[in-house]
Amino acid sequence: MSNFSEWFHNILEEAEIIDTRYPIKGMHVWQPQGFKIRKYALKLLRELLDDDHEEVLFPLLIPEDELAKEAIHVKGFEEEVYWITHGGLTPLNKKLALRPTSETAMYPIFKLWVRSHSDLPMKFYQVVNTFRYETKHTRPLIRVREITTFKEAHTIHVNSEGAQNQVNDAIEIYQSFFDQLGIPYIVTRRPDWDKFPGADYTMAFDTILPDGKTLQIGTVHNLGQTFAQTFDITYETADGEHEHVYQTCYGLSDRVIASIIGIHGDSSGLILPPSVAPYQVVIVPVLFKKGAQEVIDFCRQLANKLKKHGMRVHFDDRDLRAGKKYYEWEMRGVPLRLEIGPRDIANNKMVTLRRDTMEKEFLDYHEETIINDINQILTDITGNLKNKAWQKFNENIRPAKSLEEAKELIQNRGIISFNWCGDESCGKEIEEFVQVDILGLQQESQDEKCINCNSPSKTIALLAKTY
Ligand code: P5A
Ligand code: ZN
Repeated sequence: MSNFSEWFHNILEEAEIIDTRYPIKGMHVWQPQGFKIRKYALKLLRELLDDDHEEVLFPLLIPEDELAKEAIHVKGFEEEVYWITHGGLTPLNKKLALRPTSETAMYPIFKLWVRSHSDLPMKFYQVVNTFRYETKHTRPLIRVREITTFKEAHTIHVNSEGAQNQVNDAIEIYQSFFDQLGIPYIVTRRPDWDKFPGADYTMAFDTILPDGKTLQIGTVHNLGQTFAQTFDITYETADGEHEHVYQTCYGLSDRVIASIIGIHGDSSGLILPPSVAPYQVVIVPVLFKKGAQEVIDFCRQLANKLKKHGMRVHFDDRDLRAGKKYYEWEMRGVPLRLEIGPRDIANNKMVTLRRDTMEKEFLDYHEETIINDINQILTDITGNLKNKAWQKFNENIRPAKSLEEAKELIQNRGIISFNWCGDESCGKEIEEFVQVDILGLQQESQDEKCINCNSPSKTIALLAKTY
């Protein structure tokens, strides 16, 4: 995979994930294969959230005056908002924004919903499309102008501690989500100049794509009371006083799908984790003139049996050369292929091919254990994909002791950690020298000196070339 960008565009097309020929820049079409991966990824996410969040659905359009209410927030988004100015031929007397995110759509309504301390906490989420007029180079799934899979959660709490705990809970939810997908990540606090417009602070998840560039794949924001004050969201305390609430919000996007594809794939195409694969198992019959019907019947029965146990199985009985079928299912990333011929049936065996290792093995067929055996292989694939991805990720995070070393090490690849004083102007000097951005702050450091100004270091910070 020498040119990741080219590989990525080709595989989206060849595996029929996304059609990029829609005639608006940054807006694309989900094709059936891509839509299924998206659907199964959302299923995992909903399973995690539905535990203690409620799913809702707010309108796409936001009145201009609501969007403008929170000054810092609107400033952050002013260059990215699409506006609706007309209804048919009639100019609107109030412009309507296509949501770039939904704080200003939801919070005026939250003001009506929140009454008493006993209502809180409240935790909502929605999965919607959002629109951002991005000026940086757009790329399918990675930087789009219509984010079609925007999962945004918004929570409301009685005190600062509640919001703080929710930030930690949200980080745990996202960790568990990315773990199920085998996507490695690092969680850092964004420098203040890079936080979400209107947030007290922003925690971000970043992963590394095969070209060595870092991709932000999720964010968790502690909003404190900023929006509560702007939209006057209050609750009644036990003593009958009215207090402003504390809020958090956190979001994921199509970038999750981009990461699944980019991180696990190889030169033969997609490699999908079983949890999101449209087909987890494909059965390919190996046919000869003699005994063909017996093989077909056996394969069909096996497919039905696996389906009955909840597996997504496809029996490929097309009249095509087996080699052609192998090529296609490998390209589409099906985790496990079973090849079954007349001799295998006679010997109570089948050939298995794992997409992640491309290793062929014989599996003994026993009526009673076959479900467990295949489930075990799928579990092994999930584990192996995750381990391989984390290993590569960890190799790409390296410490630097000097700015020169940082500059040398980064060479546009991976993440560099270093000691930093935390001062903004010093941070800008570092970015200027190394020519990449400070990604985030990882943890407190002690008895160390800032890599740039030599004053006491407060944190370990990360530098990375980002998307
Ligand atoms: C959190 C949810 C928000 O909008 N409001 C509600 C908060 N945060 S965010 O950081 O601005 O966006 C959340 C995540 O969306 C992804 N993202 C994008 N993905 C694809 N194309 C884009 N143009 C784009 N912009 C943001 C990022 O992963 C981000 O973390
Ligand atoms: Zn410094």
